[in-house]
Parts: sequence; C-alpha cells; structure tokens
Amino acid sequence: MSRPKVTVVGAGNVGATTAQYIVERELADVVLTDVVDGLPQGKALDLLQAGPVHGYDCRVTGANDYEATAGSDIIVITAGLARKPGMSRDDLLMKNAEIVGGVVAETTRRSPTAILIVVTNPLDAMAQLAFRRSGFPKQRVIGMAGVLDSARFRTFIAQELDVSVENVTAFVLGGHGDTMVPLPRYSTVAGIPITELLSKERLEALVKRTANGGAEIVGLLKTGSAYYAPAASVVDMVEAILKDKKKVLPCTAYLEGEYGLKGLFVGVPVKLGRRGVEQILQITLAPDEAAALGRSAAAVRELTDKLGI
Ligand code: TXD
Repeated sequence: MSRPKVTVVGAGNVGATTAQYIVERELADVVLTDVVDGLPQGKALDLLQAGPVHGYDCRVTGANDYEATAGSDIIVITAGLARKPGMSRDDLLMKNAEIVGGVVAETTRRSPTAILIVVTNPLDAMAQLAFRRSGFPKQRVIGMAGVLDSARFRTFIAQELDVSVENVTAFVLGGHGDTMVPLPRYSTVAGIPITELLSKERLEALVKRTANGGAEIVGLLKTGSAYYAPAASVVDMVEAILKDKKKVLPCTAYLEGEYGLKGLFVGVPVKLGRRGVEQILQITLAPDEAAALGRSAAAVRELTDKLGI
C-alpha cells in the first residue's frame, strides 16, 4: 500500500514544522514547496536525514515549482507573510490574498481531489478565498484556527488548575483572532464544566489570554509568530482526515445557514474524516454567545467583502 501524500506549501516556520510532525508520526509522504530557492529542498533533505534516527521511512521532497505536488491527498497552505509586532492579521489581507490565490490555482489543478487545509492569515478570509478559487466542494476546504485556539485555552486551564492537559477539553467558536468566542460552559476538566472549578474573574482572564494568545507569542519572538502549536494543530487535522477518524474538532468551515450564518467561513465544531468536513455540529447558543459569534462573523465578513469574495 502506498503512503498518502501531503503537500505543504510554504517552507517557513509553520510549514516546515508541519512537515516534520507529519513524517515523525509516519502519516504521509510530504512535498514541501516555497518560492525561496533552495529553502524547501534543504529542509526536505534535512528532514529525510532525520528519518534513520527517528525511524521513519516517509519520503520528503522539496521544490520551488508544483510538479511534484500532483495527486496529493491533502494540501496544507502556509505560504504568506507572518505578522510582525504591531501588525494585525488584517494588515496581511491583500498581500496574502494574492499569494494564496496563486497557490490554490497551481495546486488544485494538479490535485483535483485533494482536501485543502488553509493556515495563512487572516485565516477565515483566506479559507473563503481558497474555496472560491478552487471551486472545490465545501467539504474539502477547511481552515485551521480552532484547534490552535482551543489548545491555547486548554493549556491555560490546565496550568491554572494544575491538572493534566489531557483532562482538559475546550470549546471555541468564531473567527480566528480577537473576536473568537471561547465557550467556558462547554469546556471541561474530566467532564466537569470549568465554570464549576474557576471563578468568573479567573475564567475571564484565561479567556482574554487565549484570545490574545497569538499576539503574546509575537511580542516575545519579535521576528515572527507561533509555529509549534500551530503545526501540531494542523497535523491533528491531517491525521483525523487520513485515518478517517471522524474526530470532532473546531475548524473553520463554510456555513450555509448553520448557526444562523450563510455564505461565510467561520470556526465551528466539525467532524473530520476522509471526506473532509463530514458534518457541522450545531449547539444551541445562549444569547450572549450568539451575539459574540455574530460579531466575530461580521469581522470576517468585513474582510471577505474587501476581497470581493
Ligand atoms: O492559526 C493559524 N491559522 C495560524 C496562522 C497560526 C500561525 C501562523 N499563521 C499564519 O501562517 C501566519 O500569519 C502566516 O500567514 C502563515 C505562515 O506562518 P509562518 O510563521 O510559517 O511564516 P514564515 O516562516 O514567514 O513562512 C512563510 C513562508 C516563507 O518561507 C515564504 O517564502 C513562503 O511562505 N511563501 C511562499 N511559498 C510558496 N508560494 C508563495 N507564493 C509564497 N510566498 C511566500
């Protein structure tokens, strides 16, 4: 049986780390592409040479063009510019739209049955752009943000209560960024809602830190943005798809009436399997949660309107 094939576009921090985690878990052969001459080839060769030490046989190929990407099962798009300190995700909008649009055209032509996982910011708008440009069915275009945002929330909850991260599940909805909507009443420690374990004030502080999670790391790194947790989050999605796990994860998906939203990519709980987004799970929101989701969707809509998509 041949291994699945995953193309990772963009051999920067998130892209290269994604490639690394995929082969370390022996999930697929990886093709890594980038516009910078030698960068994807060098990182691919380096990763290949870690294989004997780690004990993986997955092939890793680097390229500056798209020929080697043909017939991919999944295409992960990380190409673009990352945020610098003081720069919002939205500042990236126009530049990254141009990059992602080009990447989608080149890759989908060669892998017409692939599933697209979009990572480039501003995430929700880039997912929508990829959906429109690819002409793919909505099940096969997914944005990564919720897994990361909920991982951050889980980290802070586990730290605060001094419990294992494995005991903590967290639920976030909405767009990636300042308007995301963490849902504490659906976030639990071994099944116990965290609203039972944390004071309102502490909870608010953790929610705030989660929403600001990306900026906190940008502020520390100064020359780039987070990549270990983002790459781990992408690979969780890749694994759920390739292994047809039917795993429920918060992902950015195209809504057609779910949660009262139409024609827009927003973060919601989805079931991920070999066909991509196999189901969108709907829950009843409290009025304040619905209002927060509405505000988040409006922020996404502002960007998609700017792009005319
Ligand atoms: O939660 C999330 N969705 C995110 C998103 C979490 C972390 C990072 N997030 C966004 O992913 C970030 O704001 C950026 O828009 C992307 C990639 O972040 P990364 O940290 O990996 O940025 P790098 O290290 O600058 O890498 C980007 C690479 C770089 O090597 C460029 O040369 C390359 O993209 N690039 C391209 N590759 C292929 N094709 C084209 N056109 C291209 N343009 C740039």
